[in-house]
Parts: sequence; C-alpha cells; structure tokens
Amino acid sequence: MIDDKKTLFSGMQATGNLTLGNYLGALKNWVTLNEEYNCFFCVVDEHSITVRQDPATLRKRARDLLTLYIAAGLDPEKNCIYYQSHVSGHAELAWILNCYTYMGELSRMTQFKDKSAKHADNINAGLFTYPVLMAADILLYQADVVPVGIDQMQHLELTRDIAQRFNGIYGDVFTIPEAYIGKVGAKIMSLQDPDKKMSKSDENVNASIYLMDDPDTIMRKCKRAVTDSEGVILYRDEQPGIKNLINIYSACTGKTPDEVVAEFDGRGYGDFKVAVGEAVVSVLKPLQDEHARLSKDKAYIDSVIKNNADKAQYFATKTLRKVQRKIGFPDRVR
Ligand code: ATP
Ligand code: LTN
Repeated sequence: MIDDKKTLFSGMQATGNLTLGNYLGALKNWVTLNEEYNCFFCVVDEHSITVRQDPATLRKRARDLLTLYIAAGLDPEKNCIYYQSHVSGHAELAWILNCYTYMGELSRMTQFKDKSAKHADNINAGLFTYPVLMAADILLYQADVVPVGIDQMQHLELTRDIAQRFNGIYGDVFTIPEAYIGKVGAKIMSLQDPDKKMSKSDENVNASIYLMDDPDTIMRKCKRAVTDSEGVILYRDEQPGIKNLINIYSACTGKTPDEVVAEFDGRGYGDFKVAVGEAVVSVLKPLQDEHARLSKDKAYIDSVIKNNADKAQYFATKTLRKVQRKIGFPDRVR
C-alpha cells in the first residue's frame, strides 16, 4: 500500500441475513471503487454486540460475511478484508474518542433512537457510543472516503466533527473523511412498506430480499411487492413502491431510471415485477455460487483472515501511537 492512492474504509455488521439493500447500497459500490483506492473492508463484529448475539451464530455470520466480501469481487490480495475484533486499535481509539464526543451529539443519532426503541430491554452504553467506535474504525486508517448507504450519513458527519475537534486541539492528526453515497441503490426500500428502508432486522420476511434467497423466493417476493393503483410505471415520489422497484431494476441492470421508464412504457405492473425479479436473480445467483465455492475452501479463507489482520494491525498501530503521543500518554520504553 505504498503508492499515491487514497484510502477507503467501510464495514458491515455481521448481524442478521444481508439484504439486497446492503448489497446495492454498500457492497456493490465497494467493488466499483476498489481499484481506485487502498481499501479496508471490515467485518464490524464489535458493533454487532451492541445487540445481544448468540455466540455460535455470530461467529458463523462473521465468517460468512467476510467470505461474501470476496465472493462479491473484492480481491483480498489487493484489499484488506478483516475482522474488527482482530485489531485491538479499534477499541483503543474508540475509548480515546469517547472523551472527545459529547452526550448531546450521541443523543441526536437517529439510529440510536430507533435501536433503543426496538431493544428497550437492552439499552446498553455500547449502543449509545456505537458511532464513536465507527469513527475510530474510519480515523484509525486515515480514510479519505467511506462508501455507505444514506442511513449512515449522520454517523459520518459525527466522525468528521470528532476528527476536526481533535485536530483543532492537537494539530493535523486525522484525515477528514468524505462519505461516498452511490447514485442508485443508496436507499432500497421495504417491498412491503416502501416508506421504510429494507432492513435485515425487519420481522416480515417478504419485506426484504436476502442475498441468499433462491430464485423462486426472489421472484415470489418481487411479485408480491406493494405498489399502487395508478397502473403506470413512472419514477416519482407519489408512487414509492414503483419507484423502489425502478431503483432496484436500475441498480441491477446499470440502466438509468429514465431508461427503465422508457423500456416499460405502456406495460403492466405484472410484467415489470417479473423483469425486476429476473434482474435481481441475475445479480444474486453468481454471488451465491461463488460464496458456496469459497466457503468450502477453509484453508484459503483462513489465510486471508490471518494475513489481512496483520496488515490492518500495522496501519492501525501507526495512527494509534501518534494519537497516544499527542494526548500525552507516556512513551514506551524499549
Ligand atoms: P439493521 O437493519 O440491522 O439495522 P442494516 O440492514 O441497516 O442493519 P448495516 O450492517 O447497518 O445493515 O448496514 C450495512 C451497509 O448497508 C451500510 O452501509 C448501510 O448504509 C447499507 N444499507 C443498509 N440497508 C440499506 C438499504 N435499505 N438501502 C441501501 N443501503 C443500505
Ligand atoms: N455503522 C455501519 C457499519 C459500520 C461502518 C463503519 C460503515 C461500522 N463501522 C465504518 C462504514 C465505516 C452500519 O451500521 N451500517
């Protein structure tokens, strides 16, 4: 990673089954960007425990997710693909940044409000400081660019505020990161309630297309997608269900929303839903096949985990030492 490329950092939680929203909003953009940047793609397993997890399931999901990054087309030789929990610097920097983040800022985070309403029996301090750990993830690698879905924008703004505050006190320690929001797929909505984002924690399984859904299931979910009684395929806010299907079709085929509208001019919702289903299958089937193939190669995945954790640790330590020195922690004695 010694070149003049800029640095990119992003991550996903190993909780729940990933949805088409995660793929189109995040993972797909990572693949598009990975040649252009020095990339760190992290499985943020430490974030996952802000909600109670079954240990065996978490371990399996984390490995599945790391494998999925590779299956989607991210080359682990060129990109650093690793587990957050394997690099101690994330938690260490998060502690430090906690001391430069205000309670008021964290109370305004909409994800905290949503999640604490959903998990009223377990509103732990980690759920509250979740965005600080996310800031640590990003700042630890001096990331220039952070590709995320639009729902993470508020966390990214906070990361920038924390970094600027820290730099204001100690000089230029952190790179100020920019969000990268993809043009299409930035917010894929629920198939059952197009006013809500498609989410892996939705209880209604028909609301989300899961990345591991088989073709029949995908087709059935698309056919059942909630639309309206207008009967015309137009890209506008008054028809949120159709707009969402156009976004999905557009993200899966590379066509612009205008091209999609022209293609389906005068055709019915039934035809369109089938076309959307086919487009989704054509994107997900190869991903599923590659995931199945890679999952069988235990030695290969293990080697990726080992090599990339070491690589990430090297860069993380560099930033962490600098931060510790700036703050006034005592030097190590060698
Ligand atoms: P949960 O539903 O459990 O809160 P999530 O589905 O939002 O989880 P995350 O792990 O929080 O998943 O998000 C991973 C990435 O996917 C983030 O960059 C997020 O912005 C993106 N993402 C999640 N849902 C969508 C969506 N419906 N449309 C576009 N991007 C999304
Ligand atoms: N909070 C994000 C996941 C995440 C992340 C990050 C994304 C954790 N750390 C750093 C980008 C950069 C989420 O819930 N989607």
